[in-house]
Amino acid sequence: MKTALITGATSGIGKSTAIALAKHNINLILCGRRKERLLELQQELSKVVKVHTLSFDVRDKDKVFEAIASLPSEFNKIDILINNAGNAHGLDPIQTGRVDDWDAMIDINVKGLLYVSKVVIPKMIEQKSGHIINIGSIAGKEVYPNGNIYCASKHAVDAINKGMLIDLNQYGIRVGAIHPGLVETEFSNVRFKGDDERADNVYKGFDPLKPEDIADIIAFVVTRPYHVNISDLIVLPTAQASATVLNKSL
Ligand code: NDP
Ligand code: 8X3
Repeated sequence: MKTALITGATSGIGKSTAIALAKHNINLILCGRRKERLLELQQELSKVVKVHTLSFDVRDKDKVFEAIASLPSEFNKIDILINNAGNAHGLDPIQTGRVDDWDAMIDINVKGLLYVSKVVIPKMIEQKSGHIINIGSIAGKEVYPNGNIYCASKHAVDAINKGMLIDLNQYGIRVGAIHPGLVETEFSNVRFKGDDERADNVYKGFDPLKPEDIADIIAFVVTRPYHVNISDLIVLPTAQASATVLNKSL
């Protein structure tokens, strides 16, 4: 049986991915800051597969390294890494953007992803196998008004994904990114700092992606035969044609 480590498993895409991978009999290491949510999900999914939880903030390099080093031996072989933890913080023009928001997005979406990968990649190299899925965004392919630093962080994920694919090729490690468009999760609640009405409005008037849609695709990607690597995938709701073109009548 394979084991997957999922960051950001307390909510949205990460949580749905945990549920989807459990259905494929993949053991799980669930990560996130909110311990209670991790434990709840562990309780639910332990009926199906083995589940271990690790609570840490991906911004804290030492905590990331400590947490992954603490894995019990039965979870020490990580076959699949889902680099999913991340959020947007704010939606402001560059001239009035808050430095704290910029720090959060660069530290979580870019540096956090790197810290987790830094610990997991050597394990995969030693195993001579592994599969890394990086969750990017349509914001990593295009820049939209006021998206500036979030888009920059996701463009970085796109570049890191391509770099990993090249550098890890010699070790037989599969690497791929999934770039979703609008998915209805807690993403906008975080972006708008708890202004739930504003967050809800983002997904009104069209049929957004659900986190389960992305989770199904991740499950598909990681269950392909070994010679198949899906390296770059953009997934949009049908109503969305680009980061800025959204048909709200669909
Ligand atoms: P959610 O807000 O629902 O989930 C975000 C997850 O990231 C949570 O589990 C959260 O866990 C975790 N996380 C956030 N900050 C940290 C941190 N500092 N340390 C550890 N974990 C952290 O949003 P989504 O599910 O939508 O987002 C998941 C990924 O998908 C993100 O990378 C996002 O950029 C990307 N994405 C989302 C899209 C969307 O429209 N929703 C579209 C394209 C990409 P906790 O708070 O418990 O730590
Ligand atoms: C999340 C999608 O369009 O809000 O990455 O940036 S978007």
